[in-house]
Amino acid sequence: MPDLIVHTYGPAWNTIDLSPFSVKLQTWLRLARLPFTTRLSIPSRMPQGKLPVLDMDGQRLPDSTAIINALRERHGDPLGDWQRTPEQRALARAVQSMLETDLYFTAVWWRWTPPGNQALLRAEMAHYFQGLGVPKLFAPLAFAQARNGIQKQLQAQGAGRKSPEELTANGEQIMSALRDFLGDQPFLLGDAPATIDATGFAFLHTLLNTPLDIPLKARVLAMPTLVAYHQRMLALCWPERVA
Ligand SMILES: N[C@@H](CCC(=O)N[C@@H](CS)C(=O)NCC(=O)O)C(=O)O
Repeated sequence: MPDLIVHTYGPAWNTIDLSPFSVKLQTWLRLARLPFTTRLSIPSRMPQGKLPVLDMDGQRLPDSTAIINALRERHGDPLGDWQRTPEQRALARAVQSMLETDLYFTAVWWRWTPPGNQALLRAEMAHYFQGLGVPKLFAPLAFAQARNGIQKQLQAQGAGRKSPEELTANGEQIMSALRDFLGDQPFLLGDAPATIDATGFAFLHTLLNTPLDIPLKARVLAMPTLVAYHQRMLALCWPERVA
């Protein structure tokens, strides 16, 4: 029985998990060959009020980056991040922030704002609420509560004040930068995957594998090296998902 438990939202549509941060953590765990189990949880009951959270050695750790740092200490840098050059590490950290603290909010806006996408998300999240044991009658209320919280975050961060066109342009700039950073390498820092690949993969994966109407998806599908990179990571870490 694995001693690592990832608290999360669970798969949605064709994604490994609804949350890109959870896809990142689970992908990292697979890259590091550390067995784990997942458990559906409620973010508000967790430290920092977000998911994923990891139970490890009797501790409950929030934040995917902090969790990976703790796992890297515990398991002796399994992906060899500290063998990279200082420049590679600095660039990887910048790309991580670009995806996790900029693109993330653009993606969240598209999931939670246009009425059609919101309806698809509501239907999909019904499985999560059901898995948590929320009575069917209360699922719409739980969804509305989550949506209000997200809309407040989008206003505070600023994405919620932008037009759809501005958000798509921002997302396209970021994905083009990711494509250029990848270049013709198999992984973001060269021939072997590093921790930054868990983030790169997660944000592509959660954009490309939903039926949501997001203009950025078509722009990314027109970037063949990024599409091939997503497939390469999928085949490496999640072979059971490759047809
Ligand atoms: N920095 C955190 C971000 C996690 C995060 O933003 N999780 C979102 C889902 S993608 C969440 O649980 N949000 C719930 C909320 O804000 O109420 C990490 O890397 O784990």
